[in-house]
Amino acid sequence: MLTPENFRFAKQAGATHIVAHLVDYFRGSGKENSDDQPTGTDRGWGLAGDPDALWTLEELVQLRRNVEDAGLKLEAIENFDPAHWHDILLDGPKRAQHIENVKTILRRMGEAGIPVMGYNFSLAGVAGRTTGPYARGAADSVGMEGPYDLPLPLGMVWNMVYDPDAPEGTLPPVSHEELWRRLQAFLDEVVPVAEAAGVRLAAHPDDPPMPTVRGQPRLVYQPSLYQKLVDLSPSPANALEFCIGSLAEMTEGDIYEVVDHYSQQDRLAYIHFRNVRGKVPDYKETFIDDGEVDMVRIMKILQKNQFDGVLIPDHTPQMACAAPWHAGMAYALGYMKGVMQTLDIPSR
Ligand SMILES: [Mn+2]
Repeated sequence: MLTPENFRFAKQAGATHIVAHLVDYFRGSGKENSDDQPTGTDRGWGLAGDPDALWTLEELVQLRRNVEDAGLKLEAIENFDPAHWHDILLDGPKRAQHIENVKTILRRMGEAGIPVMGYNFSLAGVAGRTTGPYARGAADSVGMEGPYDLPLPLGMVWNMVYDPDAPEGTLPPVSHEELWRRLQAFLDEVVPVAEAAGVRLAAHPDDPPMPTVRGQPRLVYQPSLYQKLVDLSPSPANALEFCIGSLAEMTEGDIYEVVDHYSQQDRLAYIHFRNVRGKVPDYKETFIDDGEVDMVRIMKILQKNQFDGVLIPDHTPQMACAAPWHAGMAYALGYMKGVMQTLDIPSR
């Protein structure tokens, strides 16, 4: 989707910055080049990429230039490829090599002038969601209809297959404490490199925010657990990919207090500005103006706390027309721009 035409589309819809995904989530699934967000099957979304092909400096520089040619700025890359870091998540035999992979990627991003790397430290990943006509006007949207704890097959992590030849069997569950230990070790090793490279690591909360998915623990499934992540490292390079939709799906906390609390800390790298109806394990993603969250009130809180970073729509329902993804994005962007103009928030 990272085409000159789509960059022009974003510019036309009023965007100022781009957050790019370089992972092909659908690889080998028969849904290649799809612009819909993936939900997948029990075997996940698709096949992870080439373990030996890290994103090159040339690719990253070219991407930034292509974005800038459309009059936009490249703010972030969102999500590591499981092929490049699965054994950091799993604490597996290739962990040391995968730490080097992440360090290399961060250094290249710094050199290429890309300021943020969004990531999601998760074993099961974005799994257990369903697709249906959940949104206004029976628009296809994504949600959850009950817990999903089918054990995770070997060779899978982060809802993708990194080893199609893995033996039969399932991944033994680990404890929440063990997963926090892995995150702490990851941050201890890579945050100094990110800081030196001028890149902020930005953590997404769990989506969906269940205590477990596929029988494996999750880290940030309540708002207070995000603070635990922030407090693992005092560096400004330990930042958040702050997802209002996922936070609103959590069973604890008041979303307005949560946004106020975190937006006072200068740790929000960028924001997923998304709305939702319900809580886990039964929630649905909605159009931006049609969920339970008052997004105007959210914008006012961000304004009060002088947040000046990037907001993106995250994902939206698919609209009934020839370009369902584009229409959904343009609708969300138009709404966001309208709220910003009303509150005298400048775009830059
Ligand atoms: Mn999100």
